[in-house]
Amino acid sequence: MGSRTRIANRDLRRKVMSAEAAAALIPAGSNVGMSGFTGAGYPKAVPLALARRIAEANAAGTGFRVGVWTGASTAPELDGALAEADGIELRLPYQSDPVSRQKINSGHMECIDVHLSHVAQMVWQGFLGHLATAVVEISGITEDGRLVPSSSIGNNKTWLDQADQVILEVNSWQSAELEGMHDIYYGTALPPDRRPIPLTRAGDRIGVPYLDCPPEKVVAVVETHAPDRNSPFKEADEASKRIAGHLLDFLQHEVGHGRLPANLLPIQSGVGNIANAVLDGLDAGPFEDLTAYTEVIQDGMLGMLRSGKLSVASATAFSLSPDAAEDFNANISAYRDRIILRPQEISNHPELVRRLGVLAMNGIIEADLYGNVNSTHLMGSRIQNGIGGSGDFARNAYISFFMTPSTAKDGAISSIVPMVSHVDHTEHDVHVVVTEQGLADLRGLAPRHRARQIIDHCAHPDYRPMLEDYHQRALTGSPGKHTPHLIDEALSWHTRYLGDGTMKP
Ligand code: 0RQ
Repeated sequence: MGSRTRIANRDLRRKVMSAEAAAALIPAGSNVGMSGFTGAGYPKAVPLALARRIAEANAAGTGFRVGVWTGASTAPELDGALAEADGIELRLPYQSDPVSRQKINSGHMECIDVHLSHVAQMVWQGFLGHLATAVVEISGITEDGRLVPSSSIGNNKTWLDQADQVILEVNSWQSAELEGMHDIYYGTALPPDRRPIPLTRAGDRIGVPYLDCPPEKVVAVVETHAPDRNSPFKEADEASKRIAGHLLDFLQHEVGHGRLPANLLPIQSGVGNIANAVLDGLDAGPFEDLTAYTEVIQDGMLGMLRSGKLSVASATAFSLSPDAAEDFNANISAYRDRIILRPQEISNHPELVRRLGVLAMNGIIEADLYGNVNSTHLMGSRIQNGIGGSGDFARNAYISFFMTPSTAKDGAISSIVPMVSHVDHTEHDVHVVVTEQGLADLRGLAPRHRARQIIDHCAHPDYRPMLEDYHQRALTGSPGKHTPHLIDEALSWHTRYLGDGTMKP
């Protein structure tokens, strides 16, 4: 289908222009709210044109930078290109781009790592400053000017609502059959006017399938025909399969004890290969009629919808490998009634996560003996991606699971440490830690008992003696016996990595 047919509204069709002309409308030094969430539904042309404009300005000595706000991570055409051009002053709320990461960690670019459910309200509250421009990918415009969302919703409702001006990218690569899959809830408000959000099941629809935008705010419409760019998932390795196996055994155990229904509770699965392997495990496992209340629909979840294991999936975005994206577009009618895409303030809403009793499963960098978790920082100071939605879900989950291989860098680093080098999820929000070695169920355990579980079940055998030695000396030598620590030694643990780059015992 030609993209012209995607713009049914005559007024907006008159605003079609090139990406360069649209990018020229973005004020230098301003904040830009862009669509995009985990490589889905991000604008494909205007950010590239903006990056070229900035690079030319830099060369001419009139360089400028912009603030870039999105749903979550995007792709090289957005984050990569703008970071490469040195065009980003401040990035929020989440990124996973190697060029951006390098610029942030070398101090050349600012980044604020925000809970994904908080972003919209922070903008409404005015906490993040002024939003000049929204650049939002959509998959079509109806005759009466309503916007058909694309493969992610993220913060688009907020950008369209809050920005002074709007640039739309209409991407005809996205399936026209996305129309009707989205559920945009317009009932959110700031305190003291908040009301309960009327959603009690993962599959409930509480809003409308279109995004609203006053046509007079639209200053440009750019047509594109470009695929979402995601990386293929790695084939699940042995460690991921074992992690999935421990998790499945645990879920069966919980069902057996009457703490979970036979079809479990809505699942949330984070990003990455381990999360995808867990979904594959669930697909092959004994549970039927599952539901998902999550942030992203990745390959594993599409597989579960296909096999019928998953009856419905609610999320804010797709996060598909190129093959899965092709399959989805070709077979969308088989999925479309069972997938609902929502704004991220709803997909990740603490009220809803708590009400539904979500089983939250997220990847981590490291965990400590007492169950504190670091999801974001390598060696305490270098950001990897960001907290994303993991805190929205973990803090409010029925059970919060955190998963990691027990070692990193080919065994040279232990992912279980005496004290995490950065805390994203505190001991109060971490119920279960899983590595390929086993699973530590921390629920109902005082700190010293949690340490026992984590050393015995999660630590790699190569590191168990070091951790055990630390733990025993802390039990006797720590001034406080509630959370025993030898503070100097706990803090210096990570510096052992830094000497010759390894800490292999
Ligand atoms: O380094 O890139 O140099 O090889 O960290 O590690 O194992 O490739 O990461 O894809 O499993 O993701 C926590 C990052 C795990 C992810 C994290 C090094 C390792 C490698 C990356 P290299 P992996 P995975 C909802 C949920 C936060 C957001 C979230 C994440 C690099 O899960 O971003 O949960 N989570 N969102 O070698 C030193 C350690 C290390 C280490 C790994 N202990 N010490 N280096 N590495 N462990 C979704 C959204 O919010 C969108």
